[in-house]
Amino acid sequence: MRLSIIIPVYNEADTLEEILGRVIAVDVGMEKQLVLIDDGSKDGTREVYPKLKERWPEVDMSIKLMDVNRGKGAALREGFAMATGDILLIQDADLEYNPEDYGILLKPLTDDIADVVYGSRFRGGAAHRVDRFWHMVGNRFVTLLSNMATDLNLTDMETCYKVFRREVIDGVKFRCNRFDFEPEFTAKVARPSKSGQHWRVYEVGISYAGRSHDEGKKISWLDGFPALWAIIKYRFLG
Ligand SMILES: Nc1nc2c(ncn2[C@@H]2O[C@H](COP(=O)(O)OP(=O)(O)O)[C@@H](O)[C@H]2O)c(=O)[nH]1
Ligand SMILES: [Mg+2]
Repeated sequence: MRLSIIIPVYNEADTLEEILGRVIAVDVGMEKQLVLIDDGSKDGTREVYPKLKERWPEVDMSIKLMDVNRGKGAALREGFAMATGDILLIQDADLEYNPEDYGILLKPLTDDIADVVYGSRFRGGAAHRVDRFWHMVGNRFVTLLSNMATDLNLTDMETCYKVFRREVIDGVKFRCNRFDFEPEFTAKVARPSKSGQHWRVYEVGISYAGRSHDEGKKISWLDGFPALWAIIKYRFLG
């Protein structure tokens, strides 16, 4: 088995090398491929890439640099096309999520009880930085609406940690370019596969060290609107 770790990167000069180090350090019991997609970072992140290749020459690392910024969803689409693994895992390039959770995220897949695993920030006993209340309310609200549309019972639809067998996205077209990728992905995963089966969706509790906008967070409450639109659109459209 081979794991492709897809990392969307936009203006993450302060954290990119550190998160890569953490990703590379985890032993997941299978080969790892790293796929980094950067669309137009302009904070010095671009200067970090040659350093990464130099520091970890033995690591299977593909880096795609694009000039025009389009958003996390568009970057992930590029990343999916470059992924060669049997299992795909989405990893943000900041330090909010902890690669040491890969073991618990992958277990339901390697045990073959799941096809898709979400890492939930609102489930389980792992350490959580006490985060802003209204941000949590926003996340819960969007998750609630997504659940109403998909009839999945997730606690954290917006989580970055989505891990899945490649068959789950085979033939699926993703259209959302920005943070509305999350509800779009969820809506499409909730649908039956080509052979008419429902994907087995699992959730595991993960640790979380949320960052503030001063620390580089890009998502904001304004991204709630495209997310709501995506929930409605993919409930009724293809
Ligand atoms: N390539 C690319 N990555 C992005 C873009 N916007 C955000 N990201 C990445 O997506 C991840 C999540 O962004 P973040 O601001 O931390 O939002 P949150 O963690 O979902 O609240 C980080 O790795 C960002 O660098 C973008 O326009 N292009
Ligand atoms: Mg983040």
